[in-house]
Amino acid sequence: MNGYGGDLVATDNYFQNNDTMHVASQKLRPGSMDDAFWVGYESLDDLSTNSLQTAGGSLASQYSASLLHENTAIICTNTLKLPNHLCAHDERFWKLDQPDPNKGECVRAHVTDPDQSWELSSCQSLLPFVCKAPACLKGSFSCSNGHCINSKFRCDAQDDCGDGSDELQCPELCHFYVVSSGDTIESQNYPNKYKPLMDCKWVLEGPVGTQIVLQFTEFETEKTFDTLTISTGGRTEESSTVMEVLSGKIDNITSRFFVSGSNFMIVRFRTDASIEKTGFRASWKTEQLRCGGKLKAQPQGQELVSPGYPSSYPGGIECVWIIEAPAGKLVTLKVSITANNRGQGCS
Ligand SMILES: [Ca+2]
Ligand SMILES: [Ca+2]
Repeated sequence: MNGYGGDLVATDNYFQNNDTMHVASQKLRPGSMDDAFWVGYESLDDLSTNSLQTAGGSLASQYSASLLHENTAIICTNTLKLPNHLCAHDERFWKLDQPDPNKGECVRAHVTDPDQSWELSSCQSLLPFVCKAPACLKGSFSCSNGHCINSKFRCDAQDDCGDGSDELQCPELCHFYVVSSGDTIESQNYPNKYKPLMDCKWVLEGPVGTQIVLQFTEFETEKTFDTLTISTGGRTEESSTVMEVLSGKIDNITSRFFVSGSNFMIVRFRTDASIEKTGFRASWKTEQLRCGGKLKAQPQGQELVSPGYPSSYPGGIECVWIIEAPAGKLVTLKVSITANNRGQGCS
């Protein structure tokens, strides 16, 4: 979420709570995860301090989500009917019997209720979330990290945002930001020789929930000195990790697939002052991130494998498998190979 300068939304009043619900209702995939999503509160010390921490790090009363009326905190829910003059517009935040510190530490919201209700739950589950980002003045530029800068500082080869996002889409600097589900990229002047002292960058963004697959149709650069770097993870290089550094003439490059672990891939091509080659041409496409899912346990064994298995798994991913069995049955999980270079993740 910080890739877009946002924080988990922490709702302060009834109307904002409803706005959040509307945003979430439009964006949540129908039927997914009980139509629940995260909001920006986390309980501290199992609520012994009566405090929640907001996404922004400030403290809020656990009753901040309910009615504060004439110095009296009353938790109003959709099942606890109180006279209108008491509940006013501030009802229906916490579910009945919530917040209950035994239920977890993070606050999830449900949109399946008539309005929206919250409950504490385990922070481990993967849920969509609703974020808010600060608004920038009209005419200023909104950086990916939430900063606002004067528009004239865009594309001046200086990182004014602090995360480089003001220099992302600048064709005059050979910086391209492409939001698509597939396209081609090539070095400048291709198939003629590229220029010396170039620093070109393509930030590729596919739809959420997809991964990017890059394949070269040709690649030749001056070995060691003219390099192409493929990074994946986030929208900026600082939020990404380097997957591959390529240079020279590489055999069989056209049969290799470079697959990101997220819907972002950054391709950066840098050349030095002398000796130029034809460069590269590559096509990219997106495909559904094949990772996790719901499985039904059966009497005979089934297999689940990490993405790309038996090849290495892509970086920057989190996969969740939910295995269901009929009531009264046990689920047995047997890990057969743990060739995992971090030595973890299979416990
Ligand atoms: Ca700038
Ligand atoms: Ca060179």
